[in-house]
Amino acid sequence: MLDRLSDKFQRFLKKLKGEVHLTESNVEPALREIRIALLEADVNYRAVKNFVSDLREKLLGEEVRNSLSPYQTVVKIVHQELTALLGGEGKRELKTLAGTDLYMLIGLQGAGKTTTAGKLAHILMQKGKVLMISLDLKRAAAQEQLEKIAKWAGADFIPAPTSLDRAFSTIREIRRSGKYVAIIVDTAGRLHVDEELMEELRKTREKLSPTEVIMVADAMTGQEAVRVAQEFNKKVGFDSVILTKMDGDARGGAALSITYATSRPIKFIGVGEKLEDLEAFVPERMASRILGMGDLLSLIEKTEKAVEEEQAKKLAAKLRKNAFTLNDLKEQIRLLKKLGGLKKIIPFLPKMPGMGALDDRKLIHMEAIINSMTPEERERPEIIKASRKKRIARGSGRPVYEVNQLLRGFFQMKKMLKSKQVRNMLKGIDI
Ligand SMILES: Nc1nc2c(ncn2[C@@H]2O[C@H](COP(=O)(O)OP(=O)(O)OP(=O)(O)O)[C@@H](O)[C@H]2O)c(=O)[nH]1
Ligand SMILES: [Mg+2]
Repeated sequence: MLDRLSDKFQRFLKKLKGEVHLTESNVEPALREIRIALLEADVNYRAVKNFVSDLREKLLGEEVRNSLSPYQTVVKIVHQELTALLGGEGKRELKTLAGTDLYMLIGLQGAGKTTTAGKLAHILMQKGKVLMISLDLKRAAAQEQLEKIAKWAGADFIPAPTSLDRAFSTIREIRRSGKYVAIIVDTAGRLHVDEELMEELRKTREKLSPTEVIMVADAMTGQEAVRVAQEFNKKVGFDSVILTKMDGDARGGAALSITYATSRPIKFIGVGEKLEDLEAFVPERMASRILGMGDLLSLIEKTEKAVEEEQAKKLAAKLRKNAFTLNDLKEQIRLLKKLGGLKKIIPFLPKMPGMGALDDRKLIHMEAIINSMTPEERERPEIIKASRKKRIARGSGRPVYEVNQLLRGFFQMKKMLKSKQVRNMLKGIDI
């Protein structure tokens, strides 16, 4: 799956392997190659452009830290960016509501709707009874095909009434009866996006209020699949995507740009013609697969976690000894941003009086202010008087009163750290 793209990414990483410093002169040629590789894999031009420019910024902007080698840092960044392109972190499941869920599959002819309906039934049947019904009323073979697939999957099947309106009321009635955990509604496909089909699907969506409308797209068709999905999204609307035929020699374009182009997540990928051949789509995992370095990535994760724990421990010790300086605060802010927000670390960060509620933007401002201080000022902030304050404000692009606020907050915090109550509390922190 995505073998060619994977080869290219691995070559890209190899190119940067020996580099100790990332500079434009070594990053640019590597980026150029990755750009070509993505375009060759039929990834949407705009998605490629964005991806490459984000990657450039991150690679050149990242201070390589002691904990990771420069190469590990590169691998980590590329993995993060690929994950983001594939739709971001986390596992996706089908939406589910109280009562009988209704999943409606849409897509072009031959995309794999009917086969995928069977695969979904196979998964949903772990929860209870599943009914399959096809709204493809024109093609007699469509009913037969779905019946066969339902039998294969062990799901119930009913042939659709001969008019769409009657079919809607039948489906609604069955849904209300609560006999099934899910009803899967298969629909007709066409060779091209045509108005009549769009109108029919719009109406179906409106009449049935599905739990989820799922766009089934054929990965083999690359950018065409993306274009078609955009059209369906505009004209009918859908909630998620299933990419089929990922087992073929798909160049990857669809997987890497359909979410970018439609803002809808890929939830599953089809990897064969059997019932079991439907995989949950996990962007991080797919990114690791493309980079082909699962082991290195898990090592990076472990190293970083260990380093963070070590830093948090050191910090707690400093707080206990009241040896906390502005440098520590700066390190703390960096950690905070890395951990992706304030919540996780607030227990370690005494509240800064006078700073008001901290938010992530304020943290960035605080960091800029501390960055504009000399090392001596960071260790001994009491030397910062009016003229230094002005210089710091200018250097950080923040107003003088924010410099004052930060210093005042910091001094009060130090004072607070001396109080018995806080010292006792800190004794309790053990991480
Ligand atoms: N290799 C592979 N083949 C697939 C996959 N999904 C579907 N197919 C095949 O693709 C062909 C078309 O699948 P269907 O499920 O009939 O497609 P459809 O969207 O229902 O087509 P219409 O009802 O004609 O609009 C069949 O031969 C399937 O076996 C997949 O994930 N991998
Ligand atoms: Mg079909």
